[in-house]
Amino acid sequence: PTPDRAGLLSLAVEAAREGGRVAAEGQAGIGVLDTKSSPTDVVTEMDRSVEELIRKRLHTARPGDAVLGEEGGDEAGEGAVRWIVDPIDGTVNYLYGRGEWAVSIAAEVEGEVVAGAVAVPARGDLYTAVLGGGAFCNDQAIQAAPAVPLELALVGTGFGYESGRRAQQAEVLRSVLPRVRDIRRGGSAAVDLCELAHGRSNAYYERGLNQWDWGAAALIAQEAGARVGGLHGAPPTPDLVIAAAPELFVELHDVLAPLGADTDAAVG
Ligand code: LIP
Repeated sequence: PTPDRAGLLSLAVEAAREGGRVAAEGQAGIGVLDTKSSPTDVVTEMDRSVEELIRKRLHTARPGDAVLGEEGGDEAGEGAVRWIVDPIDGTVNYLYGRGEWAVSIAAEVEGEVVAGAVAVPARGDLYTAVLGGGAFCNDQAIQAAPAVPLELALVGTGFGYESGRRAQQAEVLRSVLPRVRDIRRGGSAAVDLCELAHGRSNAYYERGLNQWDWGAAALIAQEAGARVGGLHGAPPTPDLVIAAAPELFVELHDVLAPLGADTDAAVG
């Protein structure tokens, strides 16, 4: 039988809340445990232990499910459900004692995300959505801002950790910045997409994300009325994620596509 979306959401919510509480309690005095793609790509002890805690909770409730997590990789399952987990999205903010980080949990059924929860503990915010059911922050319905012309758009973005990738992202940004109201680099893609869903920015784009960064928050943004995708009608991919109200999505897409914003060889 197809699992019940509301049930999947409540498990995602429980696990995100618990992970968020444990991570928030451990934030003071946290240090770097390891690095990944570059010396700036850090992992804290809390990234690992919060992911373990979330995996345990999911497996206890639903033993056969697959789990993809940022730190622990892909665990195969037996059924149709796969959980997509980012224990701490915005690890650099977390490390510096800042508030812009989130615990993100999405439930995918046969390859489609049907429920997502993003906890932002420093703000006491919990964003949720189920496919077709609207988007919520702390149980209040939220809506993305209506489209504005690109020149009036507040646009969120983010950068990868490798220097070559960053040089390319700086090139793209050099062309985008003069054409928009302003740019925000919050430091957590999940929070950025939830802000967009909440009408607190007009658009968002980023190259180099992973599914755990956008899994839950892309559904939340979509359910709040935004279009979320890649270039030329593609779904979100690690090459590029764009999100905005539909008309603005097209305008931003048409600026990013010729710049090669989805490749590491941007047109300057
Ligand atoms: C981070 C993002 C951030 C992005 C980084 C990175 P992490 O996730 O959410 O916005 O710019 O490339 O992916 O590493 O903190 O989980």
